[in-house]
Amino acid sequence: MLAHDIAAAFHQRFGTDPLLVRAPGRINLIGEHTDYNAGYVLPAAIDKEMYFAVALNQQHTIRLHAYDLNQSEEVAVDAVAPSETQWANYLLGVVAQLQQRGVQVPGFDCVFGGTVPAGAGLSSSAAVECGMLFALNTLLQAQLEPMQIAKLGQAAEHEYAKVMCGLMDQFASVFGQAGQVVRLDCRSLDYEYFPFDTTACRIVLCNSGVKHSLASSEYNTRRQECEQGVAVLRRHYPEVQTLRDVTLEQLEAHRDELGPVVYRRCSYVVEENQRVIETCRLLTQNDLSGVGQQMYASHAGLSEKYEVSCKELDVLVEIAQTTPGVYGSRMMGGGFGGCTINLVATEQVADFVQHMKTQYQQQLGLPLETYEATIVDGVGLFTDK
Ligand code: GAF
Repeated sequence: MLAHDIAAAFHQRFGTDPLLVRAPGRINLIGEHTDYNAGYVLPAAIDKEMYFAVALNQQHTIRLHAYDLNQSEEVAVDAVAPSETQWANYLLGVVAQLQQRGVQVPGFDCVFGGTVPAGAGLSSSAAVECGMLFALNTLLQAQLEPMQIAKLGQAAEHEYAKVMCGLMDQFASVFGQAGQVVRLDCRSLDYEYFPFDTTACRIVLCNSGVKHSLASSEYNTRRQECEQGVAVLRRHYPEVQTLRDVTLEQLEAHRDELGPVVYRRCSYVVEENQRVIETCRLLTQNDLSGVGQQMYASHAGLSEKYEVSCKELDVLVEIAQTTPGVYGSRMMGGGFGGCTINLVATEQVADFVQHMKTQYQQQLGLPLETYEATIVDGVGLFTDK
C-alpha cells in the first residue's frame, strides 16, 4: 500500500514517526466553470488519493520530499516564498496562507505522494493543498474549520500556482462523503448530499492523455470574460452581482452589447447552473438517462459555447455516445485535456472500457487509460480499512 511506503520512506529519511493523512482527488458530475460565477457544482471525492507523512522537526526548516518524483526541497520557515519547483508551491502556498493568518508554523518534515494522476483533471493540486492543510491543522491544533481549509487551499492556488480557480476542487477534497455527490451553492456555501447508487451504474473516467499548455491561461481568460459580461449587464440591472443572477432573457436582450464571445460564455454558464439543479432532481428520481442527457448537453456547451474542450475530449464523448450501456458522458474539470466522466451501466463497464480503448486508438492513434471511480470520504487521517 502506497501510504505505508510513504510512511516508511519518511521514517528512513527523517528517523521519526509521522502523522499519516489522506486527501482525495475529485470528480464532478456536472456544473463546470460555474463555481467562480457563484453558481452550483456537483462533485464527489474519489479513491484516487494523495498521502502525506508529516511531523514537526524542532528546527526552523521545512523539509519536503515528493515520493513519486524522488525530489526534495528545503525552505526556512521565515523565508517561505513561491518556488521554481511547481509541486513545492502547492505545499508552500498553504504554509504561506497559514502564516498570513497569524498561525505560527514551526519547522516540519513532509513526504507525500499518491495515486491522483497529474494533469488528468482530477485535482491532484487541491488534494495536495487540502492534505497539507489538514496535517498542519492537526499537528498545530490550529482549529481550522473544514470550510476554512477549503478556502485556504483555494487561496494558495491563486497566489502560488497563479490559477484563479473557484472553490469546487478544494471543497470536494474536504467535504466528500462515501457514496454521495454533493451540490455546493458557491454563493451561500450551503451544500446538500445526494446518494449515488452504484447498483445500476458506475462512474468511469477516460483519460485523454493530453494536457494543453493553454489550460491555465485560458482558464483565467474565461473568468475575465464572465466578469466582462457581468459588467455589461449591471449597467441595465444594478442588482446583478454575478452570472448567477442573470436570466437567459436578459442575456438575449443585450446580446449585441455583450458581443458574440462574451454572450456565448455567459449563456453557457447560465444554462449550466440550470442543468445542475435539474440533474439533482433527476438523481433523486433515479432517472439515469435523464442525468446522462444533462451531461451530454453540458459537454456540448463546454465545447461550442465555452470553448474549453479539445479534439481528444470531443472524440471520447462522441465514441461514448454510441456505445451500448452509456447513460452520459462529458469532459470534466477545467478542460483542454484531462478526463471525460462517463456514467455506464454496471454490467457493461468491461465492454465499455474495451470499446473506448480500441476506438480511441483507431481514431486518434492514442492509448487510453481508464479508471472506475469509487466515491469516498474527504480528507482525513489515513487508517487501514
Ligand atoms: C478547475 C478549477 F480548479 C475549479 O475551480 C473549476 O472552476 C473547474 O476547473 C471547472 O469547473 O478544476
